[in-house]
Amino acid sequence: MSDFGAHPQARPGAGRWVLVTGAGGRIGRAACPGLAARGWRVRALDRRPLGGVAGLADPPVVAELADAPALDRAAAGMDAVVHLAGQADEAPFPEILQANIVGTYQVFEAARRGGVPRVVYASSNHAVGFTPRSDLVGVDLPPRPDTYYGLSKVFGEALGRLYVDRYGMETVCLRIGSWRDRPTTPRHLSTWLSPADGVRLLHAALSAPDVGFAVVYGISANTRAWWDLAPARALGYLSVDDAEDYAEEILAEHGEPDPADPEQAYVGGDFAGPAYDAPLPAGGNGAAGGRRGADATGRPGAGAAADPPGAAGASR
Ligand code: 15L
Repeated sequence: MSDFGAHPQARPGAGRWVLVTGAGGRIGRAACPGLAARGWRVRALDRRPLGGVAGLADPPVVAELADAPALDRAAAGMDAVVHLAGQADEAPFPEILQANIVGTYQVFEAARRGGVPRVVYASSNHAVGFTPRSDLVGVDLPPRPDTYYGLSKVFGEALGRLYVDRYGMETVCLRIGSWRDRPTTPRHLSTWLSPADGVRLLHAALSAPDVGFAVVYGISANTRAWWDLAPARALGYLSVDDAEDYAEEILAEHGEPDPADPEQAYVGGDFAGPAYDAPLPAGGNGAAGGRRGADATGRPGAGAAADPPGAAGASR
């Protein structure tokens, strides 16, 4: 098996076209050149003009996900779509609704109308984030979102299933862990996905034959992995990096992880903790004595929303 990490029977990327939505985001900026290096002809779409994204085979498309005609034009002639665009963190429900639920529907619809055979969907571990962590969590779990963000990922996975069953398209849902240049927290020792491994995973998801519908976790070959990589390996994913290389440094800074801390106790880490509770009315106690800690954005701390309300094509 090559370092590209593709299935032994994979069709090569050479000459095949892929549309990458959210190409200007953290993942997209690595995905576009990485897929191009594996022989894919990459068309990029983002809601903002793209600067400095390498590896594009034609001029980037600037469009909101709400713009169905623009999505149709972008999807025309594609062999696959990698759908990364959307709100990549917790946000007030109206933002999640527009960016991740309506937006994901728009992308699958454009793929269906355009006859695009496969969608690789950037799901997230937060679709099952309230699952208590055990030694190695598999993919066959009931949905257990930890946030509105996680809820939108449950929707996206179910939408993919619908389009497979009803229209015979193929969908691979990647429950991505922590895509970062390097791990920086004790949780990342288990959940890190290096950009190089992330590109290997995307290529495997795009090129494995006859996937039908698949849900896989996306992490590197972490010694302390929380999530079972067997389904991703079945697609041909060969993970190389290991967050353990950074363990000494991270544990020296943060100390040994406390198993009772939500960050360690749940699949979704601190997204399952009280800091992400919706706010209560000022002075109110809440009927159920609800937890406190979030600001009016639905996020902990003072965090301003990353995208304005109604934003439909923010990038992961
Ligand atoms: C995600 O899905 C988010 O997009 C990212 O910001 C991280 O929170 C990541 O999950 C994670 O679980 O570390």
